[in-house]
Amino acid sequence: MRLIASLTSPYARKIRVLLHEKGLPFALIPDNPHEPANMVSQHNPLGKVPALIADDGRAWFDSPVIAEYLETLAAAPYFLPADRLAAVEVKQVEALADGITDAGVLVLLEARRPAAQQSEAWRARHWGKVEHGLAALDTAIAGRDWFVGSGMTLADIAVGCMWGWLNFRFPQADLASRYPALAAWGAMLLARPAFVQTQPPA
Ligand SMILES: N[C@@H](CCC(=O)N[C@@H](CS)C(=O)NCC(=O)O)C(=O)O
Repeated sequence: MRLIASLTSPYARKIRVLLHEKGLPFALIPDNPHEPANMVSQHNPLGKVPALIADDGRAWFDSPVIAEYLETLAAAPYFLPADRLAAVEVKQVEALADGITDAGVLVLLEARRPAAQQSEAWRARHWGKVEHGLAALDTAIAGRDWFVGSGMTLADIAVGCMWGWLNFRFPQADLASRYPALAAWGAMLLARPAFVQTQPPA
């Protein structure tokens, strides 16, 4: 398998963590989707990383879809529960984590526009989604080891990648002190080898 990814993408990290946790061999193909001559657009019409080229040559994109595809392979452990309602609960947490990242990306990109074109209302609207999402996750994980059920699922991996990325991109927000349950849980999760091996470059 080949994974087209940027080394800082939290969506791509989700897939890299899954591949590591499952022990699936893959070639990492670094790509910058913002470069006109990027590679990922040949495999994902949306031009976004990650994209996975499976062993049969099929290309899969959008990290939730790639994660589901990996669950179809004979590669334990599995990170979506067999129980269908529990699997939907996992996907709900994944959607929340990805949605927080989506909002954080908008805030980051806004800050990179010329100062005169930036909108404080836009920034506040999207940062509000980040804060509301984190508050919900902080409440959900308090007193628990995992978001859904009694073992690690895709929900935990998605939240871990989002949490790592937000702290990487917004260190000044001091999120750890305001979301202590998430911070304590995240510190444990991000110490796993699959997360250590996929840390964004400094
Ligand atoms: N929903 C997508 C989001 C992927 C995404 O937005 N990736 C960013 C990098 S972190 C990207 O490729 N951006 C390039 C662009 O938007 O043109 C997923 O989960 O895979």
